[in-house]
Amino acid sequence: MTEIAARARRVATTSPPTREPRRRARALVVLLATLLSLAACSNDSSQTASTTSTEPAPASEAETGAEAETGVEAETGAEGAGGTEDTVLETDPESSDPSPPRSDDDVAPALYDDRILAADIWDDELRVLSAGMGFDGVIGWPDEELETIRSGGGSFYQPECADDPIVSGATAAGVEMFYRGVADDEPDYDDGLPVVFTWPVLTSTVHPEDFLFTLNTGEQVVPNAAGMLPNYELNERNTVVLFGDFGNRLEGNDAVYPVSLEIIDDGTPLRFLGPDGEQSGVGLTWTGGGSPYETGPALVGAKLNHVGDEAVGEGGAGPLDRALLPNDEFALYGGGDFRIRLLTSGGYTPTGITSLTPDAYENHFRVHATAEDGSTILLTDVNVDYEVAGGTLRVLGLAELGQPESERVTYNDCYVEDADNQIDIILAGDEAAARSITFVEVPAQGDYLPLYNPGGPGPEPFPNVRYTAPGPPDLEPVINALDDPMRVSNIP
Ligand SMILES: [Ca+2]
Ligand SMILES: [Ca+2]
Ligand SMILES: [Ca+2]
Ligand SMILES: [Ca+2]
Repeated sequence: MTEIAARARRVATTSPPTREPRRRARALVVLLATLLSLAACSNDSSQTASTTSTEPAPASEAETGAEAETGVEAETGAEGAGGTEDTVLETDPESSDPSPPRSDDDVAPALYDDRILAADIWDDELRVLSAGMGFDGVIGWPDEELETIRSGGGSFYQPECADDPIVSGATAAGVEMFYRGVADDEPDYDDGLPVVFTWPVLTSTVHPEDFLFTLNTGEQVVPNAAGMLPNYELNERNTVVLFGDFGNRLEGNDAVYPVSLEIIDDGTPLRFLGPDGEQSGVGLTWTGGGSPYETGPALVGAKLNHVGDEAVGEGGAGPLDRALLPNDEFALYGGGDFRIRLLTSGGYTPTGITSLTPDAYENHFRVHATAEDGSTILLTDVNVDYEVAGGTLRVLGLAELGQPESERVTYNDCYVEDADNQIDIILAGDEAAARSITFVEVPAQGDYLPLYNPGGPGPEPFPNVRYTAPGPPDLEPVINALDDPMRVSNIP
């Protein structure tokens, strides 16, 4: 906590709040960790007391202080869609028992409180959609110095719009503050691996010991750490991120990676929320995978819903929400009519460390729809009305990234997004036209740019370092949830 708080304070003292927020460019995961530490402080009375060295302040005061320290303004957060959820957040963890030694129950309580609100279910059946290794050896850095990152095989980029570099991975301190378990940095740094389920998980049940992997060498591995960051919003929570020794980045016969996963009973079995209530995940299996240095992240779901009257289930962790959110379609486009939520097998950004921006639809995606004559119409451009069967459709842009463009938020290398495995395509048009949508395509070649997970090269890769491969060209069928929204909620 101390180190992270000190870093946050350093940001505040050198960054005048009225100028362009040059400090916004930071390692994505480290940024999340820094902000979540503040969430943990303001939602755990024992930590609040120890860091303010005064008597415990009311949650609202503690949070205001935290915002001031990070230079993360509250100006948008107050009226953001997460406002009402914040209230729930602040009161719930207050009642959890304060216990001095670090245990699983002390870790960022807002992330492990079983809350789920309008979260998508991606299939009627509870299944593992993907559990392939994301990247090798960039988790558990002792610091973010250039030499540390280079010798560890990370990526490092100093954009002109920022004073601090953006780097891949996360420090050990950040991991241990927000994930259950520890980041083991011996003999080398930990690997990252997202497990994507069809249903949201009841997050209190998430532990490293729930997961048993078998590698292509035959060795069996239990992760070192597990957690809900960055898939933490109440309408998400179907992806558990694991850190551990899962493999390497070598080629050919020397390549090591997981080939199967089994969910096992660790005494607090993983539980999920589906259309008919809770269900244990024990016994779920997954096979597949390969080296992420051969093939990068792919689409594992695309789901079409009505936008409705308001964004439901946004956010879930006080100050973090105020830094990253609102990122919903109402904040960015005034709503629109339809949302296609994309679910991916891992992080999905242009270089692995720089953010995807809401105006980047045309660089990476195109929606397929059927015309009256049965032919395929490709929705390639934003803000163009396409004639399809049933009427017109117009792509407004991407959401579920970061905050809307404003005087202090620019869509450039310093843009900060939530860096999770969900991205929304927002559309306007006719209901009958929306029913003609068939696929989302990621061409990833020609005029289209591929996408990378956090092991990617960054804009200025070190020579002689092997980085994760770009994601492949992909075509994902769109699940029509216009009639049955296929969403579930659990407010304990
Ligand atoms: Ca468990
Ligand atoms: Ca999100
Ligand atoms: Ca969101
Ligand atoms: Ca996202």
